[in-house]
Amino acid sequence: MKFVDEARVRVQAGNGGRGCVSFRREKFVPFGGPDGGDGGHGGSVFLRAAEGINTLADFRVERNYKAKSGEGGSGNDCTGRGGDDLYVAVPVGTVVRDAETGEQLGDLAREGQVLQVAQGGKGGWGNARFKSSTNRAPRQFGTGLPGEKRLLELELKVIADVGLLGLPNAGKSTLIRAVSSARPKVADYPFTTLHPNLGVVYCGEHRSFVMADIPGLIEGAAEGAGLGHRFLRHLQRTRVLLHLVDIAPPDEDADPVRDVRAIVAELGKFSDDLLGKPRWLVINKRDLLPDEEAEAAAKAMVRRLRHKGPWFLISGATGIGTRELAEEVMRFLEAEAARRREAEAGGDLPAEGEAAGGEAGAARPARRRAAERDGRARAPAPARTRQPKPRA
Ligand SMILES: Nc1nc2c(ncn2[C@@H]2O[C@H](COP(=O)(O)OP(=O)(O)OP(=O)(O)O)[C@@H](O)[C@H]2O)c(=O)[nH]1
Ligand SMILES: [Mg+2]
Repeated sequence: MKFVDEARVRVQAGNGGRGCVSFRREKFVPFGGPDGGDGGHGGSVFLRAAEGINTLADFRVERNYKAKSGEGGSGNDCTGRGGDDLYVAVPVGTVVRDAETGEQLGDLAREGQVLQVAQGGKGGWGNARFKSSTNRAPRQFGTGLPGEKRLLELELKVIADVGLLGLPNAGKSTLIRAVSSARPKVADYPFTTLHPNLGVVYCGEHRSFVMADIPGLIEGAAEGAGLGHRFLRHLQRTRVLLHLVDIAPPDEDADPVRDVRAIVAELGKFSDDLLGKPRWLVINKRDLLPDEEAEAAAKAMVRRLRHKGPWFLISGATGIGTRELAEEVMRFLEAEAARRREAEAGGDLPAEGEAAGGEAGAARPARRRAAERDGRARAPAPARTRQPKPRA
């Protein structure tokens, strides 16, 4: 199936049912009074993050989602049946925005997380609600409020702990094959990988992390060179980037140091956030050079780059150094998780969901979120359908 990481869908909540105008009619009960019931509430639309869906491809086919409207009220004080809520399954890692305002509505980063995207309309009042001491046979009723409508922009950002970064042919896919059971295609031509691949790297019991292999990046990607740089979004949620460099590029003029700098510049053009992530240098294809030569070349490269972080000299093809790299990454992630837990316990840091900026939507209860949206999102009622409070 084609990998799709952007989609637009239209969602529409159900309308509220119409209130009923009816009077009690019974033998020996003259002037029975109003007994029209309220309309049922319209169903709301929710998105739910579900495991097992890997792309937004389904939303290329089905673009409209509509929840059921509430039914009208009826006599004898019967309230109309409410419309059922609609739950739409999306991949874990979907960021939801309102396409018209650009406002981020939420981020479904954990399996099972639910986000309300369109609120159902309230049912209209039946005439029984309008009775008062001065109007004992009211004929007013509420027509029910319309359900909220929205055009949503969905963006999938895959969830991985570690991201692989590098020029085409640096050996990213070879590395993920070496350390996980993911099997992306490997070939000696550039741009073999066209969409992200995820692999789970096991380092022992209850110790594993997810690695993302993305397409190769080249200089000028921000301006559209190669496959562009859109897929860098899939690195945004990672905790550490592994920057792969070919120690002995086949091209005579190629300079690995310049290539590393070019890629770092592209990262910066995409987002400062990515540029600020821990980035480890992984010098690959060490099997192409004799051992001492490879080590000397790697050290020279690190020196020239003034690279401060950890660096590794590996060969994805033969597997030399890949286990050590995986173990080091695992330890880093464990330490990072422990730090986060401590900070959260101490209350210094916002909770996980809120840390990544504007992701709080999903974490907050729907009611509070709706209140914060200041009634605007909750389908402002046209004057005609506003219902007066019953007088006591
Ligand atoms: N000798 C040697 N060759 C390697 C090594 N790792 C990868 N290669 C070769 O390099 C070529 C490119 O490898 P890929 O893993 O497809 O590279 P990639 O970074 O995923 O490339 P794109 O998907 O095009 O961005 C293939 O021919 C691999 O066999 C290595 O450690 N040693
Ligand atoms: Mg690849």
